[in-house]
Amino acid sequence: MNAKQAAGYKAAEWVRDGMTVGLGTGSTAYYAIEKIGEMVGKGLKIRAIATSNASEELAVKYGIPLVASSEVTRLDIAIDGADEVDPQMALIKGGGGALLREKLVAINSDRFIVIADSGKMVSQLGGFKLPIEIVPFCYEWTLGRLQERYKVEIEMRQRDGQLYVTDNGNYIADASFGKIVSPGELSHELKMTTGVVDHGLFVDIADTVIVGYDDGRTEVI
Ligand code: ABF
Repeated sequence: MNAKQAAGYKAAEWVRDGMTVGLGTGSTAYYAIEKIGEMVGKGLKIRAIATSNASEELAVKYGIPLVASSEVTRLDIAIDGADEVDPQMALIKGGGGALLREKLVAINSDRFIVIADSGKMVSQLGGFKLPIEIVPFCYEWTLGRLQERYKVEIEMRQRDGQLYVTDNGNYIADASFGKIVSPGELSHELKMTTGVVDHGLFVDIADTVIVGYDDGRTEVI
């Protein structure tokens, strides 16, 4: 068992009969979905909302019943990966491009469980490029305003030579902050920037962090 698998499988232990569950995105969340699918196969009764088209396909593959957001007011639990986790459980997410749906699901859950291999644990956020989801209309202006404000390298995410488009039809700009001294302040300020839809800083959202290690051990924080 590898570190991601250990963390993903461990998180599935929090899932109980009757729950509505938010399913994360990425290679660690993959293992949680796999395990939950196995539990559903053995009779666990849950319903789920996925944070990306990719995770939705995975849920369907594993026979996990999906529910529309219109039929749910709150989720009991959401389980998702992260790109960086600091000692206060503030996160950078969105390397996989699904940050907006991930944040919507996380803030609407009674318990948000982050699953991460030990390499994701950092003393200060910012080594990983911070993804910022921006609207396509006049995106060059939004990018320019962000560059002007923060004076750090910010580049538009590309895939196959084209601008990367999120599941929500927006673009992503990746910002190399290096060190983020006040994640809460930066989070608030970015959110206030016209043209920015949301960003990958998750501050005061995580309730539990499950760290997976290469030897298969897990630590619950
Ligand atoms: C999602 O997947 C993201 O928010 C994060 O960017 C990424 C983590 O990827 P992985 O689990 O593949 O390392 O949870």
